[in-house]
Amino acid sequence: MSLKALDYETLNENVKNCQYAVRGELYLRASELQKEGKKIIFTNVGNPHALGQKPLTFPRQVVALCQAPFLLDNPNVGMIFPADAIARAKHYLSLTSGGLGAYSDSRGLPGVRKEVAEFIQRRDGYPSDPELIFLTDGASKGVMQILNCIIRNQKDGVILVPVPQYPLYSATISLLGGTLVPYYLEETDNWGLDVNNLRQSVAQARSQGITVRAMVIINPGNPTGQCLSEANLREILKFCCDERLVLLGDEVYQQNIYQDERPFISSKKVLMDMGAPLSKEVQLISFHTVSKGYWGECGQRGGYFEMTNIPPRTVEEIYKVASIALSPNVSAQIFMGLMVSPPKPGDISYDQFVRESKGILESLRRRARIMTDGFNSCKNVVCNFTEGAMYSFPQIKLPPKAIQAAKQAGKVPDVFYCLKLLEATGISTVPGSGFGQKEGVFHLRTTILPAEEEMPEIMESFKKFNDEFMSQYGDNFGYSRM
Ligand code: DCS
Repeated sequence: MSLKALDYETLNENVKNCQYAVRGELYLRASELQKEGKKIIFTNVGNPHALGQKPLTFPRQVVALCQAPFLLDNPNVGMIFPADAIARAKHYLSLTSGGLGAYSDSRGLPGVRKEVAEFIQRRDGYPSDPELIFLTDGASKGVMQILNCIIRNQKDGVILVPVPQYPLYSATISLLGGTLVPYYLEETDNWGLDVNNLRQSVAQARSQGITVRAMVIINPGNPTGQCLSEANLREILKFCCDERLVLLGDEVYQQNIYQDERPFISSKKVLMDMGAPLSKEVQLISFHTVSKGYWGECGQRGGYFEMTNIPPRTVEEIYKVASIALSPNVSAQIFMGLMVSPPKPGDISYDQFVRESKGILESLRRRARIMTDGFNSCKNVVCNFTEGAMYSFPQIKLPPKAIQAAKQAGKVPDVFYCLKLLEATGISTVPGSGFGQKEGVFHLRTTILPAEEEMPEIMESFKKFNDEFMSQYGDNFGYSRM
């Protein structure tokens, strides 16, 4: 019998080759266990509301009114909604052509893009042009749109991606038939980035006939949690200029900073600070989202990207391709508008907004500390402090006996460890191999998102599991060291 187009055997090979570990084997096993009635702590995905984070009140009030505009005609509306939320809902509705049920421009509502540009200008101290900002369904869609423009073929469309990295990049590059050129972050240097490694990676790729076209940075890092310093960002921009690479600056965690030494600084600001000729030459696309920060509105699917030094004809082409999907979610665009222009001092909702957002950020900061300390209290685990983002990425030093047992079970050693952890404790993590790691070292990634009051118990249960694992597989000297 001849095969049909959607039979597995004939599927696009790029689809079959693409891997996305955040929802991979561990996640599937966790879902099965959950169906069997086991309590699972889903720390595999940075999905704050799924772990109990409450939505911020003000944005939900505004979007509720936009979704149900007839409430605005109800004489009692002022008894349920504060006046600033009512005013804001009317403002956003006036920016649409027919409310939330109508498609918007494929780049997003012009009024919201203007608010995003004003936010960037306030943040960086440099002008930002709404015409160079596109709103997207989450940052993911924006990243995919841009990679699609860059990757032309396997030899040619090639991206320097940090390893460990968030698998959106590796998965999309394989889906589009490009080649990933990795550069390694230095774990012992707090996941820092050494420009000499970058040069080596480019030279090696070139020697294989590959044209390197773009570089990705994730700042703050996922899964590694580091915040890039200004000096590091300058080196990277200089490198991109020398090598004629477009820089994709994934800055979705810019609100998630848990230390004071290295505040977030955007790639755009550093580029502009460097002045001409760089500031006029380096091509940069920066991404942001409503899914992270203290918003955590992952399910709303709102994001944007800003283009710097991209020629108008390219912007036109990106617009044309975006228009195939007609329009990003309109309610998500309003969330984005609200995120970039939250209540101001003096507004009725200001105090409550600040109380809620500060509460979330301060708790995340404490949780980052509890997790790192918990991991580091195990002899065979080392973990850099989560400076930013939402993850802990401890290195687990696995003894030879465990590696052997994993081989026998047909599993990668860190997958083996994470599966055992899941079965024993219900903690669902992602093995380090899903993000890439150096040969012979093993990690896992967990989010720092479980409720603060549950955190000590979770770390206890991790420690107990790890001790038992090590007494089963460790050598006679206790813990093995690699
Ligand atoms: N970029 C990075 C670095 C991310 O971590 C994520 C999501 C995204 C982009 C895309 O987010 P949105 O499409 O929702 O805007 N992080 C995933 C993760 O590692 N866990 O949860 C989701």
